[in-house]
Amino acid sequence: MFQLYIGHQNYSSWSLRPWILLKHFNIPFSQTVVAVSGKGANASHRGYADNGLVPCLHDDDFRVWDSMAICEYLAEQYPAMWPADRQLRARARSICAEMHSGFGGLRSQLPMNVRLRAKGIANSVEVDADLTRIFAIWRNARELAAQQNIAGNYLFGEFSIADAMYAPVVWRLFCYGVKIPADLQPYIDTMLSHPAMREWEAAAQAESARLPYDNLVEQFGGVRI
Ligand SMILES: N[C@@H](CCC(=O)N[C@@H](CS)C(=O)NCC(=O)O)C(=O)O
Repeated sequence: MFQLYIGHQNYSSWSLRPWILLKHFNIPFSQTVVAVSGKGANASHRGYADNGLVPCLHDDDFRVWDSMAICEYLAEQYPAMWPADRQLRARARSICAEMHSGFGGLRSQLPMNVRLRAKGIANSVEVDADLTRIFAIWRNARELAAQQNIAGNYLFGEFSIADAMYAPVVWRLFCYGVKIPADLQPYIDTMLSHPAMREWEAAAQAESARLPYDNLVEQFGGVRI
């Protein structure tokens, strides 16, 4: 039986990734929600996560940490989590790797805060560059899927790990009131109406924990959550 340790659902962007993947593929798991500080790895998590961070998946006694590694571990058992086509699969892996190792501006300046409803964002060169790149990535994925006549409204047609990896970005765009290019609005709408996204939001709304930057839209330098 899988057990997934995740951070508070309002804030923990990395936790959402394996969580929505498990939910989408109807894989049974139990979850333990733990408090996050927003300050990176810390001792309080080491009892269940070797790297001191959430998410961490327990497969009985075996632990897998880091959202990307968890997704890969699950995909070995459920190959449909990646696109079936080899090149689309490679592209999906490329954009997941890019997400995993980049977009520091977006991550630090627009930390995930599912309850937040801001009316727009302050000018930021870093955030603008990240958004431009993310929109190009999404557009390219949708075009590749269309070229192969693959049905479905997710990045590569059917929901894949790529959608799970970008799910927190969807919350960021929605919650900070970022203007979405018209051609990508259907993708945002598809993601926001995913039952697991709705379930995640309901859980975030019900949480009472508040991080210090909770209602600040412009003052969260250095927070990466
Ligand atoms: N690369 C890691 C990053 C995980 C990470 O940074 N997790 C944050 C929460 S979203 C965390 O556990 N921070 C510790 C804390 O805030 O207490 C992954 O993909 O899982």
